[in-house]
Amino acid sequence: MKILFVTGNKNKVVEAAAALRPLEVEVEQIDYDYPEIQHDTLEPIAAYGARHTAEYLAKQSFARFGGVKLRLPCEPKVRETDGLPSVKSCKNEVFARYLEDSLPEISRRIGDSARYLKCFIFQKDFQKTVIVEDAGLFIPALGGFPGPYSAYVHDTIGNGGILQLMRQLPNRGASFKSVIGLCRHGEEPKLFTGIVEGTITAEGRGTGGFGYDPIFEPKERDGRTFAEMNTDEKNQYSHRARALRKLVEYLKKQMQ
Ligand code: ITT
Repeated sequence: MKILFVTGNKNKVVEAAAALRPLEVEVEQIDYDYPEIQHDTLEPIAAYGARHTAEYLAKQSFARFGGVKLRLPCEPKVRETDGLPSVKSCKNEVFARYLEDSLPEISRRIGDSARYLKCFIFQKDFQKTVIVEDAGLFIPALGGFPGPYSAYVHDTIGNGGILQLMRQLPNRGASFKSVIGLCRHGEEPKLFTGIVEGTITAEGRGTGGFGYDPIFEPKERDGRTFAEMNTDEKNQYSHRARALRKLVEYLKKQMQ
């Protein structure tokens, strides 16, 4: 099975690939800049992104389908009498409906049997499993800031700016949260959440990881920041790894 991870952040893909490898789930990065809605929590942002991207990729596949159609014989080799079910009983109802609604002229020109076969040929390509992930650093002493604005804040004031804001503040508690949105075209998005508690360090430490890793020290560990750990170590505790584990459980059940 392959999952398409829609993100501009290669580090996220490395972490997801490591977590999903034991399940033999391949992770492929797609760098598509999906629109991010404004919200003060991460869940609706991830849900919207997942749904939007699944729809977008389905449309892309469908455009390709139009191209392939030109190379296929219009006279279907398989006849109705061979006992093939019609498009109405096609397993992939979403695709069948889409075909009927969107390309009536093609539907008229090819027989039901050909449509049925095409449903299966394109089912894999059409209903891609897409994940997006929205993550954020939440600092209670700063009223939850930067939260859903973590990417913008990191790009602007960076880790130095956060440390500056935290100067003199005795409560250095913080949490990282990850929300993974999974969606297939025509289905409702499913969300998987992971949180890791920790503290903001007095200064940045370590060269590994990315983003806020040098200034975040997870509670359950030995005082090192995420940037002082390798990917496997970070994956034992991180917010993303926790959300990914829930995703893995879900996929396992689906594969049974
Ligand atoms: P995409 O939206 O393209 O997936 P992004 O890096 O912008 O990539 P987010 O919006 O989810 O990802 O991340 C918000 C910010 O939090 C961003 O600056 C990240 O670098 C940072 N971040 C996310 N996960 C992190 C982690 O595991 N460790 C450190 N910083 C992290």
